[in-house]
Amino acid sequence: MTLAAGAPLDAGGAADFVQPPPLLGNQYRDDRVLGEHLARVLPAAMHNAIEDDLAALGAHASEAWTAARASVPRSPELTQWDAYGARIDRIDTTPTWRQGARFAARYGLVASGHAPEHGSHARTDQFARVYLHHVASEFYTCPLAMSDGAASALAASGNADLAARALPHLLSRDAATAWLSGQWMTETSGGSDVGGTQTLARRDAHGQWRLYGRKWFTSAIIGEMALTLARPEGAAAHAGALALFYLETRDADGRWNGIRIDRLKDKLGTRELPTAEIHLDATAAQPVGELAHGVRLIAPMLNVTRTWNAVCALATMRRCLALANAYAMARHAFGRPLAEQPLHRATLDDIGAEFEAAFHFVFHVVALLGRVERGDAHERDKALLRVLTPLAKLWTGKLAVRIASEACETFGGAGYIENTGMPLLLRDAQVFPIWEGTTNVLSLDVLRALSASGVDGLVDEAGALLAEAGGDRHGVRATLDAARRWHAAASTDRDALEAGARGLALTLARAFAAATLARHSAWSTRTRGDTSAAQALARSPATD
Ligand code: MFK
Repeated sequence: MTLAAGAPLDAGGAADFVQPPPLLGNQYRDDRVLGEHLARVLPAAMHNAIEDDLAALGAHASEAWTAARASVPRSPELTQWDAYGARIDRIDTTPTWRQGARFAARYGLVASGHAPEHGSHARTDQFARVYLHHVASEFYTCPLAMSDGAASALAASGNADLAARALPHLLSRDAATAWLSGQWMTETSGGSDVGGTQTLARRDAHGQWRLYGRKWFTSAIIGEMALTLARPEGAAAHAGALALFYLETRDADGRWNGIRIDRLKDKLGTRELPTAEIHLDATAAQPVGELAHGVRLIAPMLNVTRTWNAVCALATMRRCLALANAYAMARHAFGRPLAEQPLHRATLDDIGAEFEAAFHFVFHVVALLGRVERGDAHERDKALLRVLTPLAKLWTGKLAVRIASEACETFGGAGYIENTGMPLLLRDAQVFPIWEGTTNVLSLDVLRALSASGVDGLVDEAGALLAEAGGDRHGVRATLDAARRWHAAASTDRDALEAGARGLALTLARAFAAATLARHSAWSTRTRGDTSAAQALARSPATD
């Protein structure tokens, strides 16, 4: 007997129940939160001009998700030696990664953030694209983040020669000329405390700087260039003596520039991303600026990659919610869809509300970044951006893990099964609070930023948002005032200040996120008659 395609194998008995999978629609068209945000902040002509691209990215997002569920997972592979014993250190990436450069160039995933014709809105355009594409990219967004950060750091460095050499490649919209950059900071001796950097920079007999050392977490070894910290020979042992260097990974003949790839890392998540351990052995490099204060010089890069981290964390949350909501429609239990079960509905709405507040917080930071970069901002905006960037990063890093975990749980046992894709989202989410600085390191960075400006700037900005919202019904001001008083009182005792830094940062972030959502919900109720954001706000307390 032959079975008709799709017929149950036990054709003689009752057919087994088969759960229909959750179906994703166009991830741009289905995203009320993104759509409303862009309608509020972008000039209509610009919004119209970019909408076809956003819709194409939204369509690709759902197609790529479905295709990935039906295929065998792949990981990059390192081949160190050829058949005849030559050291080649070749990395073969996944099919998605092999399309990464073409895709990034076509949609301007880096270039659009620097597009002069869009002025201070360029960053909003770019990060809407990144947000839509991140999950489908298999973390190709990681080297793109570093390339974007390198462009910002080189532009800010005042090194006109290096900027002229690298920026046209980093911002290219042509895959044939586009470059990726690494941000090689982490060493075995220093991940958070990069002052422990052991890589040595020494001039050779021809005056060429060469680097010697071991980099422990290089996520863009496949890139064409990198910015990296090293200690010039004879310099002091402290962090301030480190210098920032620019290097190209291969010479004119395509050979490695004194770089050996020791192995690819076996990571909890982001497995498609080839993260390598490498040795630098006489790697030719150029100082980006003075032969010291490298951390200060690389800081613009850190702040850009932290913004990418926050946007990609949002993208993961949004995908988790889209899948959890789709599954709740498709799955019936106790006589009705999960979506109609009051407790299940309330659970989804609670995590949706947390996501929505985080979204407006992060895109507020994105807009501020755009204004500061284009010179449209006041000094107070620069100080505000300085503190809001680590707050947005640390807040979304933690929230992404929590939402990914909740989303797995909403699938019941299916959420624990690999090829639903839910375990992948959970594993990948765990990178966000670690990468680019852990929650504690970022909390200490918040203290560093507040040491110059205090909490007053944040309180004023939240006050302005609440004024636009028509009032403070959620205790934002009271929360921020209490945080201000705590910060002022603790400032005389450094240990107490550091011990409370995480609590302070999470409190500030939660309250500020509520303020951004309040401002948006007032706009969407007033101009669109849509109370969805207001309902989310009612579920988003400014305090725990
Ligand atoms: C999906 C996409 C996600 C994106 C992924 C990208 C993957 C990237 C892969 C990686 O490379 S991960 C490695 C990430 N590593 C980190 O994020 C390092 C974490 N550690 C810190 O951030 C520490 O706080 C830090 C290294 C900055 C401490 O360094 P120092 O030298 O001990 O700190 P110090 O002395 O306070 O600061 C030195 C200078 O830098 C000071 O300026 P001045 O010299 O003018 O006084 C600081 O104000 C300045 N600075 C530090 N952080 C800054 C900053 N300036 C602006 N913004 C900041 N964030």
